[in-house]
Amino acid sequence: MLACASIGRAAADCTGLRIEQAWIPQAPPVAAVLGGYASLFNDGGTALHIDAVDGADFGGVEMHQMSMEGGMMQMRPLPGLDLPPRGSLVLAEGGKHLMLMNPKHPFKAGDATALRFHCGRQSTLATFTVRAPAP
Ligand SMILES: [Cu+2]
Repeated sequence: MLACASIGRAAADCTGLRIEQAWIPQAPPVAAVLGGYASLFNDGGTALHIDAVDGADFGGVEMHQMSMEGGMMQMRPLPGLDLPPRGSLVLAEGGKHLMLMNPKHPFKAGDATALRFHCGRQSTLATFTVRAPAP
């Protein structure tokens, strides 16, 4: 999955970062925002801090935290995502997730798009696949 990381700027991969099961729930073609979900693993022995995510197919990518506050679902932007050594983090509906803002074209199930996870001067590219959400 990380084989394309050398395309674009020749930055090194985030040390130890592994991104699995990266997907985007299919949304109506007019949707201005899509969700981005994945399982992140830190296979390395030092803490990882992801400080930004971006993708050429979107106007911007934000990291969000969804939580229940006073009986209402609230979303707030996060400045980053932290992975302790040998730790993992699930980006999923109802918790931490990515918000893919202003898609530059409609996505349908089976489409794929690349998102770049930045950690300082390094970055790792991951392919996200659009899937119909589970019923
Ligand atoms: Cu959100």
